[in-house]
Amino acid sequence: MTANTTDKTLETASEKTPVTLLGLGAMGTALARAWLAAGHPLTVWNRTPGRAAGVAAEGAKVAGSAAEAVAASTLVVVCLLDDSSVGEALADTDLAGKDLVNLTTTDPAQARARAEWARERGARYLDGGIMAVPPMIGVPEAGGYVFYSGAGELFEQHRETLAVPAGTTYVGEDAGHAALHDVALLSAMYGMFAGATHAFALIRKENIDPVAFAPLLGDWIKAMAGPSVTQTARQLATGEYGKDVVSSLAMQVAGTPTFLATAEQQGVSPELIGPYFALMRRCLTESSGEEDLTGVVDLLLR
Ligand code: FVH
Repeated sequence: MTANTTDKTLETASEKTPVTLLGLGAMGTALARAWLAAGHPLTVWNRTPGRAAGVAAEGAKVAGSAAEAVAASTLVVVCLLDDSSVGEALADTDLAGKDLVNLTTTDPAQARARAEWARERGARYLDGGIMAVPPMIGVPEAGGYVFYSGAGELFEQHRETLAVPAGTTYVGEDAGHAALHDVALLSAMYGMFAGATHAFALIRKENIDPVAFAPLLGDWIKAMAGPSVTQTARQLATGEYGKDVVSSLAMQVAGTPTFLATAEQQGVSPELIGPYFALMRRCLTESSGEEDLTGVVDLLLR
């Protein structure tokens, strides 16, 4: 390395925003590696100190306590197990003047309460919901991103630094909205898993290769999911549930006995799809049947 290159490297490193990161679990370690690789001065703390050895070898400064770590940088990121671990870890720290970014998975009420808690301690607060698994962190082509909500000016000021580990999507000033987007998307994912589970169960006892079946199932889910969520969203936004209907609710409810009979024939429990069919039937009793499935959304609201 020439003297010139060394100077340049030092210069670039000193321009990068220093980051403090509390939590070096699977996700915290991936975040730490991404910021180190991008040249950010990084101070870390983990409850079990031994877990810091790997990132220390890559250039992170290891703080002896959470308070020392928080004191090291204005931008403080926490990625811990749950909301109570955040409260415990930050209990004896001075948050006055800090920009606290909480990437711990919580529910919306916890996120809002944590935002108020941070405000009372003199910190600006941004909540995050990570839509990625650790191997996707620091790999832009993997498509991972983080929902952020809370202090908009904090997000704008640190946008570049926050974009290092994964993409960023800011969803507004309400600190609970990142968690709500996160949970909404993950809930849809579990619904999709439930449908795929039922489909695999239907073919399980037959001479049908699940590996050959998988791309048929995956392609079908993809083909249906995009247009269907777009249509539902348009109808919810306009209130016109009968507009542009392709497959009427009446027709779909008429088909449900076929699905239930097939499950019975294949020796498969209807406990995954049965509740959804029950909601479809209830929706039909309250509508003309000319609409499609959007009315089920409203049936779920208490
Ligand atoms: N890993 C994943 O696939 C998902 C992807 C989506 C987002 N989640 C959320 O990210 C948070 C952290 O997850 P993680 O994968 O890093 O979790 P662990 O590997 O289990 O590490 C947990 C860290 O939390 C520390 N910790 C736990 N309790 C306390 C406490 N009372 N005080 C201080 N720290 C605490 C733990 O420390 P230690 O056990 O090593 O001492 C780890 O650093 C999480 O919200 C996911 O839902 C990840």
